[in-house]
Amino acid sequence: MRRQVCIIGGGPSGLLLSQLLHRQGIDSVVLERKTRDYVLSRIRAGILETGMVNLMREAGVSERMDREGYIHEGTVIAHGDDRFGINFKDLTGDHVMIYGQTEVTRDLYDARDAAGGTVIFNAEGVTIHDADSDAPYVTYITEGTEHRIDCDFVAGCDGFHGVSRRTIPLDVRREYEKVYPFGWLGILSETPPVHDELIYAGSDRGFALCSMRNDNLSRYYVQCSLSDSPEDWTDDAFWDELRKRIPQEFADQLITGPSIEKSIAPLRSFVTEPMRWGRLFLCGDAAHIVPPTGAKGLNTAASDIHYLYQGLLQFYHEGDSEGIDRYSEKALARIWKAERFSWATTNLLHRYPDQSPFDLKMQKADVAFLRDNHAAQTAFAQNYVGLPY
Ligand code: FAS
Ligand code: PHB
Repeated sequence: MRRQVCIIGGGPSGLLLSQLLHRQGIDSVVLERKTRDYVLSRIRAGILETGMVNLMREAGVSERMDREGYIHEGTVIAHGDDRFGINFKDLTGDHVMIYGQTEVTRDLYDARDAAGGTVIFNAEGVTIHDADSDAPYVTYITEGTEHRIDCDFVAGCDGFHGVSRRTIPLDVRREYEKVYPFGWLGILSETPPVHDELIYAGSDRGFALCSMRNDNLSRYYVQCSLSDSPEDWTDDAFWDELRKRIPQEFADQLITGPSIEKSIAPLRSFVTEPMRWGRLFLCGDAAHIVPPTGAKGLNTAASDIHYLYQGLLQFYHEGDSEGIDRYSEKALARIWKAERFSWATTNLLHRYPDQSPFDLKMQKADVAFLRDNHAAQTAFAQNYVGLPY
């Protein structure tokens, strides 16, 4: 098989790139290690920046998102019983969209099907060959048979545990990492959200987040120990802990119900540089990870795809390689700002095991400054709605 672009990974990054390229007459193939059902079973991000919303529109897959998504013009920040709002609309003129990553991925799969796109599932042993040449190729195995795809470019959209990043030689790669001493226990419940905006809450017991997917589907998180497993937490234990971490006025109105999904995500900040090696380009979680506190994971994958898509258009339509030559530089400039925001908001609202009384005073002072200072709130809002591409 020959394709202009071979995309490894059938998550939101890979599918979005494939659909965008298709609409510009550039052919691709997506290799996905798992099944479609498995990919769609993962509950992950919930917040879309306007940049991602615009890419979904450009990809021609925004109809359901525009119908079912929720515009949010602000959020609540709480620390103990102290709570205040940050109004994105007043401060930036922008907003975010609540629309789950699962739905984004479903819409993209449906669009690839409708366009006759090629997504190969259960692709095992994906291996990238000659990425540092002008004739890269990719091999993979399905049903015991090895196949080869010759291509112009390889897009590594295969997430943190994929093969693409590891294809770049260790003496070329520079990796930066911070592993946080806690995780997030998340549940999904068919209950009405506790509030019409998200609530990011710090407390002496740890962080909590109240989010949602729709009027009767809520997403909640509590900071938990890395030694916890979902089985350690009954639903009642989760609800009790959540109530203790959010302001009393919200705890009193919380409507609980059985969890329909319960999982623990470890928190990590990670960036690999460069994001390009020869004809191989890393996108999304394959290149970087953020703690989900700033809702930047999916949204930085989106800006990567924007930069790579524009670079490939420039290459194929104008014969100019400037866009792909500057891909890594452009993508990393935005990624590091998102890494900083995600790291800072995690530090603002989480309890670290080794925090001293002085550290706690600094954290409370940070929250108070954000509560009282217009410039601080504007900076928070600009980061949260998404910095320019
Ligand atoms: P993905 O990991 O989504 O997709 C990569 C795909 O590549 C997967 O389908 C995988 O099966 C496939 N793959 C891997 N190796 C392969 C191989 N060798 N060959 C072929 N295919 C291969 N972000 C937020 O903004 N908010 C959140 O609340 C949030 N929660 C998260 C919770 C968890 C548990 C995790 C892991 C991430 C979370 N994220 C969150 C971040 C998440 O949304 C990612 O940013 C987003 O999935 C990035 O999309 P992709 O880059 O497509 O990577
Ligand atoms: C979610 O709804 O899953 C969500 C929202 C905001 C975040 C992280 C996760 O910062």
